[in-house]
Amino acid sequence: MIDLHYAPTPNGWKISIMLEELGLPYTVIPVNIRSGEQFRPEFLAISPNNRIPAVVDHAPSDGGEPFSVFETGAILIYLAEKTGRFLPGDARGRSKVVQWVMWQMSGLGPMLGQHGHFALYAAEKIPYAIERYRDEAARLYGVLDRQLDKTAAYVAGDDYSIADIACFPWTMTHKAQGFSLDDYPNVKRWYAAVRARPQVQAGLAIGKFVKEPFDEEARRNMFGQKAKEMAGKT
Ligand SMILES: N[C@@H](CCC(=O)N[C@@H](CS)C(=O)NCC(=O)O)C(=O)O
Repeated sequence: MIDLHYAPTPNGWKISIMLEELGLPYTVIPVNIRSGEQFRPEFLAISPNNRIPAVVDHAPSDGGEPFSVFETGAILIYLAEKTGRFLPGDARGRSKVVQWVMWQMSGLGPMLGQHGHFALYAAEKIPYAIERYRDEAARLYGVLDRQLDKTAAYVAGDDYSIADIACFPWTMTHKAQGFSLDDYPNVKRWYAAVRARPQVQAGLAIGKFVKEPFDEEARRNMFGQKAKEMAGKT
């Protein structure tokens, strides 16, 4: 059995989708990141970066003690290796998938995250920051579009993989962030194909419960994280 410490966000969905794709039994443990539950000591013990999601595998392949994993790229690779699915076994195929997972983890996710922050959430609208991250997000959509033109199927090649599972939830923010997939026809085709998967639908349906209003407390908990105060919180 796997514990999924989770909130329904793009990073959370990566792992709920992966677990649904794998058909592994799992228990959802909600972490309300708006009320600050990511700073609870028991959560920090498995996710020291105070970010969701994280998993605890109570039946690791080595038969040993329960094993915890944080960072979605690492969780996707861990689950793929545990089950032998969505990550090819040959060196080239595996590297292609890992390259695109790393691209998502270092580019698509953080840049769309920053664009969303400055364009939608920040109380002060700073034109330079909005433009900077909008341009970078648009560049990354362009990179993804050209890659999907090349593969004509999925992000890392002919087969659906953890690269698709990593990228898809972030592209779900396109409308809210002011991007039209009509400008990225290959992304549009891929997006529709991934979205139509029943396992993806099931993963997205997990935990709609945790959505709460984005109030002043949430703003403080999520956007006011100064190293010194955070050390005090734990
Ligand atoms: N690089 C991390 C990012 C995770 C992340 O940013 N999670 C957000 C929700 S999407 C979070 O937990 N935010 C809580 C906070 O900002 O304190 C991963 O891929 O796991």
